Amino acid sequence: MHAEPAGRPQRPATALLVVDMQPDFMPGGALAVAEGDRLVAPIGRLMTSGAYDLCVATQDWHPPGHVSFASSHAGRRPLESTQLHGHPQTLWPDHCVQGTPGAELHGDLPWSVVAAIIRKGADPAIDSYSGFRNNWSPDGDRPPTGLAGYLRERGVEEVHVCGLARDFCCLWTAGDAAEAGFRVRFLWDLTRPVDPAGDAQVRERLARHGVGIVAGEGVPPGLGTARRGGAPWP
Ligand code: VGL
Ligand code: ZN
Repeated sequence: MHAEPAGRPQRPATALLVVDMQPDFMPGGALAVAEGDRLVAPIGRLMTSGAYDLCVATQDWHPPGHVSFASSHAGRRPLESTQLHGHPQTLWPDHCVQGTPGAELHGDLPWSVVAAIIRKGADPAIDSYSGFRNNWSPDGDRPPTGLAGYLRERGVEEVHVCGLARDFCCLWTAGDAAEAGFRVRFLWDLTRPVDPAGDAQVRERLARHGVGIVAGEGVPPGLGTARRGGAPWP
């Protein structure tokens, strides 16, 4: 055995993943998610609560003409489904185009506390819902972003997912986090869906991945001073 170098976490760390909190996903945005703006204040409070060892964000970041845009497919409309590299792909309105105001990180969140920002969906030919892996590539794989390795190297064993949208990027991020071996909690009331009719299916898919669903907008139970003080793990 060797001693842990100074500065390394002395216990398993928990990270907050803030998914795609960008103007294009807010009411009035290019791919508006109803009540997305209602998440800004409570997610901001969570980010600055000190309850998490690490805070990481994702940012949807597409080049103009991205393959996920309906406008890139002749005769197709937003929210229609197509096949892409052998898998179903929803076609979206143009959104989160690199360098546009709608693609910025939301101006009212405390981004200074975020240790890393994973930009995703930048490959013109592959969509990316998850912060951990792209959707399917033309080669049939789902190329990793490096986030799993980053979190592991930071001593993270548990991740909590919040942001937009519940039924796409949050769901896929949580599922991939679980597949990568993290303990995962889905902060249900700090997400909002593109399609509320899909909520039951989202819950089922999360359960199938072993992802716990946490209700409420505050600091989840078990985080913060009590555990920092040396409560038993888990
Ligand atoms: C998202 C659709 C397309 C999301 C991103 O953040 O959930 N949804 N791009
Ligand atoms: Zn997107």
